[in-house]
Amino acid sequence: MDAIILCAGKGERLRPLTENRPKPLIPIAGKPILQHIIEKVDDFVDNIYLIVKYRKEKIIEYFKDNPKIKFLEQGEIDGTGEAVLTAKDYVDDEFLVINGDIIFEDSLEEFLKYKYAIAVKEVKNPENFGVLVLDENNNIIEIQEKPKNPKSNLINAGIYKFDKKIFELIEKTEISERGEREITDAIKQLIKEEEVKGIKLKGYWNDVGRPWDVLEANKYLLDKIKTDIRGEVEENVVIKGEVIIEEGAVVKANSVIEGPAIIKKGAVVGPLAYIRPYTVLMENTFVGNSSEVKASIIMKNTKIPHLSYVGDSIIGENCNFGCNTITANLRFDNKPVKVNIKGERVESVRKLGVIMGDNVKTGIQVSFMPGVKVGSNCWIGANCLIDRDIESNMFVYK
Ligand code: TTP
Repeated sequence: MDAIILCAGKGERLRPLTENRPKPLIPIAGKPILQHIIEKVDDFVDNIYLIVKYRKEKIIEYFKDNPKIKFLEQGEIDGTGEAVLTAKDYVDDEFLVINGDIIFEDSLEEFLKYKYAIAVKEVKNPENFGVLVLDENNNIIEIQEKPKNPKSNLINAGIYKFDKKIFELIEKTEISERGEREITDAIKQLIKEEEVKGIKLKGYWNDVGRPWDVLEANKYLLDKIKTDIRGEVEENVVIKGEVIIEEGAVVKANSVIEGPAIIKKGAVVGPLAYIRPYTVLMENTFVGNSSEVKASIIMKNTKIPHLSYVGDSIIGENCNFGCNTITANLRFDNKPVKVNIKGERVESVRKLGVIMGDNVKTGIQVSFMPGVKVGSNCWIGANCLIDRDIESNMFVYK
């Protein structure tokens, strides 16, 4: 039994986090989304084929030492069907296919009982997804794509069990107007010819597509961690809840850490820093004197040295925050924070701070309004109030 994991997408809805890395490498609870998926199948599959394209070198670099993992590059044509087809000449007769951007709780062993199976998840808003209709034996009888009037509240959860027949069916599908070959077109044919089981996922499932999905999945995974303190903890540090402090991390005097939280190798916290629940400080980060970080992911090498507040935010790698850099994360009217996603203004969640790419520098006294995005390599000058998205490579001074 093999597994194919689809990792070739561009992850456009997650810009600027996906400017320099493919979506499966975004760290959630201290490791890439893709690492969480691999851990779900590692025990019972022989080979794991990662279908790569966009920023492929980063995936290869990260996983190159795992002997089970093989990298296959998707060709010119886009789409999930085309991604699966990439593995045609390599994979075992029977195999799992998993989207490389989902965080889920259920174990996948039940899938192995069936020749053809698709994970389905019950949701409140099926009209935004591919809807699957099941009969009384849980066989899939119909697929509706983003239907106005969904016939069920079960959606395609991006986990499949197939055999090689799926390749023939994908090859017969048309390339869509968007220039993509979609796996759903082949599945529509498969359900006409074969019994395809719909397996209802019981546990947590998150299709990580937008920035606040990253923070939500981070919360779910952090709720499962257990305290493990291997780094150096100086005097008068208060630690509450479940906290992981890796070897090589230092928490300096008089800091407060409220878990669940993860502080990775090489990170330095304090003195007098305040780390609040659902925070992850990746490798070699620094949160210094009187800085507070809450429910945020701070990627590696980023420094927040003094008197700053970062809440409900995702900050890329190698950023440096000037003294008193502040993120706002809540509207006065308590309404969901609006975010620009691929040109559309979209309601997100009640609390959302800033979404920042890599290599951003802020001067002293910079403030960010809720839900703004800052592209990579920007310099934000002293005293700026950022109330709009900033493209990459900008020098903003007012
Ligand atoms: P999507 O989430 O639909 O696409 P994406 O990852 O490019 O994100 P966005 O819409 O924000 O641009 O993709 C579903 C899964 O399929 C995801 O794991 C990526 C993968 N995929 C490929 O491997 N190759 C492809 O050509 C496409 C479109 C997706």
